[in-house]
Amino acid sequence: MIPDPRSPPRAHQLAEMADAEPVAISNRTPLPDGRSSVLQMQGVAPDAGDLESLILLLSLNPRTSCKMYGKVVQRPRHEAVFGKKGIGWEGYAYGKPPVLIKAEKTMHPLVQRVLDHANSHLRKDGEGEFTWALANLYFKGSDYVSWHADDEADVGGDSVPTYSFGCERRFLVRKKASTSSSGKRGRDDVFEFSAKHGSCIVMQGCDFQKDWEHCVPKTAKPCGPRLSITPRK
Ligand SMILES: O=C(O)CCC(=O)C(=O)O
Repeated sequence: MIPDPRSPPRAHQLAEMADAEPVAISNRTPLPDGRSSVLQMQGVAPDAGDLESLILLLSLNPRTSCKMYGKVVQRPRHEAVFGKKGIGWEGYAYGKPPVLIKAEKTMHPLVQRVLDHANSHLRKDGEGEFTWALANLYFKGSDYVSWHADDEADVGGDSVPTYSFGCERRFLVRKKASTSSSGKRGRDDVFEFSAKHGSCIVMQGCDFQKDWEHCVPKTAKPCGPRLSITPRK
């Protein structure tokens, strides 16, 4: 069912998402550089009420505006930041020029479950805890995130996870143009993964964000909302 972009999904849509069996997967795809990989694993099975309230919160957050080629445009998704990163931290700023997404005043229970899951499954000894998260709401198929790398110093180190809820979307990975051997890329150089409800995709390897970029492309297929939660350090 195609959601009405002006209103959040209805209760029955969310109940269907929340009841969907989380996929039991654990699958690592090595990338051709021999040091980076993409891990797909079981994530968090959400409570319907928590999923509903988080989607509602995000859908009420105005889309952030940013400048592109001199024009002010809205980012093609809703975003929210939860958690803390030290004293005086106001939120997460990214883009050129950076646009601040102020951290929400209170933690959300579903985001907390995701942070707990990431801390117990993905943190290596000596690495800092995941303390905050960026949540993205792709309300409709035309919402997306374009090719980018999470290469800010404060993101995640060796493992950068993204937890998925709701409508399944494609998650693509490719080598950055500056690091691909020919400097050119073909279709075969794009690695495709399915961001399924209740699952987690983890970009792994200490040079992953330096060498590779990722995106969630638009889809013309009828699809409902997708929420992603990406824990950060
Ligand atoms: O929605 C996703 O899974 C990806 C989100 C993402 O790339 C980001 O927040 O940097």
